[in-house]
Amino acid sequence: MTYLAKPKFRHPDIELNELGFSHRDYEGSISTLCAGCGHDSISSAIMRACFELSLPPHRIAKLSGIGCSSKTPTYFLGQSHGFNSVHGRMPSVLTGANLANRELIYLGVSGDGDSASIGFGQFAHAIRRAVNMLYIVENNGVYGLTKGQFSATSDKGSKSKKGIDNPDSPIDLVSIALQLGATFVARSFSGDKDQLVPLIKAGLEHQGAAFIDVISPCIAFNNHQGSTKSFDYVRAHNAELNTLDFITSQAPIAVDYPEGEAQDVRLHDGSTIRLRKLSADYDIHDRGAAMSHIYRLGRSGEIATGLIFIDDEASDMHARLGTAKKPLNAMADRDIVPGGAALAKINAGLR
Ligand SMILES: Cc1ncc(C[n+]2csc(CCOP(=O)(O)OP(=O)(O)O)c2C)c(N)n1
Ligand code: SF4
Ligand SMILES: [Mg+2]
Repeated sequence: MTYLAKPKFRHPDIELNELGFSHRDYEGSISTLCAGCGHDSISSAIMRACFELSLPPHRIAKLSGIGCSSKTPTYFLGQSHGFNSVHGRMPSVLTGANLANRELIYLGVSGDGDSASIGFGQFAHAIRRAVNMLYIVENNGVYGLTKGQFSATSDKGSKSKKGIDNPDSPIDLVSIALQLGATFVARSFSGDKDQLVPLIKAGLEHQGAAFIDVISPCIAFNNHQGSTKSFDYVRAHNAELNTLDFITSQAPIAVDYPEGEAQDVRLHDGSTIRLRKLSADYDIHDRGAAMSHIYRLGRSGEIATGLIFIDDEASDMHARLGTAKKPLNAMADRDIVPGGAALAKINAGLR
C-alpha cells in the first residue's frame, strides 16, 4: 500500500467556499513524509489557496517528477487530475498536457534535485516557452528521497549532516527563472503560510509562466547547524521584500491600510495583488533590478522572499503559437485530421 485514505467524517459547521466545498474537498491521502517535513506545509498551503480561490478540483491538473517533494501531489487535491512522471521530466509532460487542453489549471510540483539537476534543461525550456502554469519547487538543498546528498541548490560551504562542506557553486532557480523570462517570480518559506498562501493564489491566477521557489527544510537530512536550508537559518536570514494579499475580482476591496502604503497590481481576470513594500526602493516590475537585488542579498547570505517580479502584460505559449482554443479531446476527427488534400497542400508549401 503506497498511500493511506482519509476518513470521510466532516463537521456539520465546517467552513464552505463559494462552490459549497469544504477544505476536505481539496485534501488528498494521508502524508507518508517524515513528521515535520517542510513539504507537508506547502501541501497544506496549496490546499488552502485552492479552497480560498474556490477552484473546482476537477479543473486542476497537478504534475510532478520523482522525490519526496514530487510525492506530495498524492497528499492534496485528491479529486484533481494527477500525473507523477519520471525524475526531472515533469515540465515536458506538463507542456504537452497544456498544449492538448488549455482549459485546465496547471500546477507543477518539483524538488531542487528534480528541477536543478536532472531536470534543469526541462525546467528552463518550460519557463522560456511561457507555459501557463504555476511551477513550485520545494527546495531543501538535498536529495531527500535518496537520503540527503547535496543538490545543485545547496549553497557553497553549506555543511552536510556529517559535517562535510559543499564545494560547489549553487544554482539559484529564482535568478534563472528571471533570466529566462518568467512573468511571475517569487520565493517563500514553508514555515511562513501567511506569505505563501497569497503567493500561490496569485501564481495560480497568473496567465503565463509563474514560478515559486519555496525553501522547505528537510528535517531528516538538512536541518542542522551549518546548513543554509534549515528552519533556524531561513528564519534568521529571511529578507522579506513585501507582504501581500490576493483579492479576487468578486471580493469587495476592504481598505484597511493607511493611504499610499500599499501598491495594487491588477491581473487579467480582474483580481488584485495588494502589496505592502518592506524594502523602500524595490520595484517588482523591473526584471533587471530584481536580478541584481537578489544577487546582492544572496552574496551576504540573505534570502529574498516575497513577490520578486511580475509582468502584468504576460502572454503564454498558446498566444505565441496561435493554437486552437478548443481542447483536442473536444474536437471532432475532421478538425484534428485535415485529410489527404490538406496534407498535400502543406507538403507542397514546404518543397
Ligand atoms: C532517472 C533517475 N535518476 C535518479 C533517480 C534517483 N532519485 C530519486 S529521487 C532523487 C532526488 C530527489 O531530490 P529532490 O528532487 O530534491 O526531492 P526531495 O526528495 O529532496 O524532495 C533521485 C536522485 C531516479 N529516481 N531516477
Ligand atoms: S527525507 Fe526529508 S524531504 Fe523526505 S520526507 Fe523526510 S524530511 Fe521530507
Ligand atoms: Mg530536495
